[in-house]
Amino acid sequence: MSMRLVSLIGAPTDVGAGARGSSMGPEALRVAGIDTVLRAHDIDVIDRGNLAGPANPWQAPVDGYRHLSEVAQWNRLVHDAVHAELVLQRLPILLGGDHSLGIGTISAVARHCRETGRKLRVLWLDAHADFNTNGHTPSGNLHGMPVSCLCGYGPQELIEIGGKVPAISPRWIREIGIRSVDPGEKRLVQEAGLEIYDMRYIDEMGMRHAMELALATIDANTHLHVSFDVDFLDCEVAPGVGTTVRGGPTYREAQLCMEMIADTGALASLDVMELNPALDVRNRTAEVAVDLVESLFGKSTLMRK
Ligand SMILES: [Mn+2]
Repeated sequence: MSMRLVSLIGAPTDVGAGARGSSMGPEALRVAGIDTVLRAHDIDVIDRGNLAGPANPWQAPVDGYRHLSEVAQWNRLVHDAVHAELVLQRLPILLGGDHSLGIGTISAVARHCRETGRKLRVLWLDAHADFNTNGHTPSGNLHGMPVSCLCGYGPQELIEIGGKVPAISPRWIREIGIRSVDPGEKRLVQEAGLEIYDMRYIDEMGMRHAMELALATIDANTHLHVSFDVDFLDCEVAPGVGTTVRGGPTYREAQLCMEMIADTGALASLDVMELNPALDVRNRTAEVAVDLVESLFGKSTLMRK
């Protein structure tokens, strides 16, 4: 059974991104009514407000990493805040913030699963694999590296958050919607054995089949974490992100994806990441994101068995 106690945690930062503005994401999601929408589904929602971390110094990369110290500080804050909610048996929703913060959330979720003897499944909904390393990244932006860091490839400051290296096994991850992978990164995801349902797979086999496989073997003891990068969506649907790649899932495909996740009843933590209000059109992308989150929490057109 999914928990019906939810805590919203804002992480207003863009230190890991290549464009400024995802620091405004948490407030845009609140303006779009994320709390009200969830409460309408009989969910007890507490908004914990925003975490307060370091400012974005806007510096060049050092050793292939931009703002490593600031990204690490933000992730430690996120890790502690997310873990605290899980201990309280509340479902944390991290309002990002750039996607480097997935290190903080998922390391906390993994730690909680170790402590409680649960299996972990991570669904990474994204246009990008986010499996870069400092030797491969063209930009040094750490929002392109959270999955590799969680799998133990990355700087000590990031891979050690959560107390176990690697924080998770690549076998626990399913990436959906991928359509942009850097040349060196392609080899890394292949070597790591990451299970990826890219857009070609979704084009050929359909979202339904991709999600059936991605959700296979989830059982009553599985903690399902969804890391939703808003750039997962086609940019026609979701213009308010800094790293748009065309050719993503349509609104209907994204709805189906979310509804199939909801049907598992296993959703136990969530990230909503990379929403960039500075690039949005009248908060449209935030509204779409909230609409999809509502589907994740069980909104459906008809009563279904
Ligand atoms: Mn991402």
